[in-house]
Amino acid sequence: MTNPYTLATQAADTLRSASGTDHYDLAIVLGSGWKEGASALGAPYHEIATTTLPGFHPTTVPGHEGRLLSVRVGDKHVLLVAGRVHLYEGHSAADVAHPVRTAIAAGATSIVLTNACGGIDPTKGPGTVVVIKDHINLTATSPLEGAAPPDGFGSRFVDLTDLYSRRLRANVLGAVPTLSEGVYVGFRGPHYETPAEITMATTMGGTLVGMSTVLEAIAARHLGAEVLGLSLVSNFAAGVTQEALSHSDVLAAGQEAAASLGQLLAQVVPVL
Ligand code: 8IG
Repeated sequence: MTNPYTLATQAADTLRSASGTDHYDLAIVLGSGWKEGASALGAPYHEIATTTLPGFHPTTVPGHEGRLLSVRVGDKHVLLVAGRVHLYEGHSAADVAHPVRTAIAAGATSIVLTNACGGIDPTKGPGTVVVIKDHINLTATSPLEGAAPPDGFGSRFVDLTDLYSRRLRANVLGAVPTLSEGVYVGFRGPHYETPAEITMATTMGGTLVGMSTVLEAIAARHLGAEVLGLSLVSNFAAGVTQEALSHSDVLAAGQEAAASLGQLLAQVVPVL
């Protein structure tokens, strides 16, 4: 089997020649809700189905179709990843990290990870965007598990002290002072948490809960990219309010927020 780094380089080469882009500056992985908003960044100059690229898997989540969009924002070449894959679809940690590794192999030095998540803080309800300050990885896996990275790549024992770049967070909070920061707790899902698990996450210092982002962040940091995480709170986490959680409510919250998420991305990209 091809190692994940070679596979990402192959995918990046295919993407770069298909889109006519020598190198990308940054990539944005679009979570639910964010995808609809991303058109605010401008019309893509190229679009490709991920299934035509090495190492990508079809997604099994409705509303998460796999496409890579290339868009020019100011002087930056931005790669939009629509259709990430998740552990809960049965994919491996390496599969989950593949789009981010591909973007970095195609030149991206900053990775923006967006997601929809559950919110623990009762003052930050559905529709609130939170900048990820740090994470707690409860997936019990890592994209760096397995064979050591080949020569020329960093050690798998990677330092995560500054995982969510202090510099990028400061730039974003400077550009959009109404944003606040939170700690994202990554679960495997696909079930939502029990109220007791949310109590645990709260005790640990978490303020957001989700099923993505953490593995991609680790893989990106390992490859030397700067990581920014942006979470749309789509529901209160279990037990925070009396309401039951439903996937359709979550999708509706994303649809509702789409326009403002797009505006936010348009404000953020220039300062990255
Ligand atoms: I949207 O409440 C969304 N994604 N783990 N818990 C977890 N993931 C989520 C949630 C949630 N809401």
